[in-house]
Amino acid sequence: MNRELAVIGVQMDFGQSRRGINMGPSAIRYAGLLEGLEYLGYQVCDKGDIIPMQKGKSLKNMRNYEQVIDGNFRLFWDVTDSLKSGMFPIILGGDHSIAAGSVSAVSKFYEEEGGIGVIWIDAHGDWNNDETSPTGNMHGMPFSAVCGYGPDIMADFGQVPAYVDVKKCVQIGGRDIDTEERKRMKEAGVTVFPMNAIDKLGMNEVIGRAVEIAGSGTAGIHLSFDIDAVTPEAAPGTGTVVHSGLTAREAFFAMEVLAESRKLLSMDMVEVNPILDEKNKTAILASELIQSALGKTVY
Ligand SMILES: [Mn+2]
Repeated sequence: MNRELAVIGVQMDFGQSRRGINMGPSAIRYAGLLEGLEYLGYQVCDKGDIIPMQKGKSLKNMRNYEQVIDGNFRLFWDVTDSLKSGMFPIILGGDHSIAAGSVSAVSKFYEEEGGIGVIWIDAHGDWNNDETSPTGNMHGMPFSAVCGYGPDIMADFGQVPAYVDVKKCVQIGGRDIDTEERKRMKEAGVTVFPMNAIDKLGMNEVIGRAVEIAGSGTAGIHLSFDIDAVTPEAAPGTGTVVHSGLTAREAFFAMEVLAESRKLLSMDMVEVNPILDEKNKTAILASELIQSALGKTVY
């Protein structure tokens, strides 16, 4: 694994409706992320935060789309620069709409080397587009966008998009996936391990299969981790809590297996909202999960 890391914060809160999530990157840094990664032996380059434009246009089906696109456009180029410099990008959100920019950049960068697989750990599908979204909140659309299923404006930054092959995409931890969204995911052929698959198979089997699907025949894996995948008792500081999620240990174990696989190319950690948190515990969890994905072990 690359020993140089680029940490990029995105103070994005326009992809959903709860303010405060723009402070997520700060809360995760405050929870000791940079120090923890340095302790693991990495060289850490903190590239600071992207602050999206604060005013812009909105559509009923794509709320605040100008601000969302502005942040994603800048993130796309920051992630691209980090990859070109040989660094492993860690993107801190902000809401999940920013995965449109990060995944698009990683996918484009590795286009000639077999493309990438994506593991999306989340309570939600994030597979709506502007026609199916019940809310118009763009944090529910990035997974669909980066695979070429729209909205196009989320993944096309003038670079000729390298869409991720859905056959190399895995959703883990889903338990609140909209009806239309389910249909679209099934038709597209995304592999989904919802909560009851984890109950049945166990995280060991699920994450093992996910690494196999996303990591075989690709240059490697991008991990997009939405902290709302974890059950609210362990991760209360997020805008769209859904009961009965992953335990903290299930989440940590998934990170440990990903680290062992040595296939990770890049990762997002998103949807930490310190305003809704309890003594920063969700940000601490996010910081620790990132460290586990980068090789921190319990023994
Ligand atoms: Mn999400």
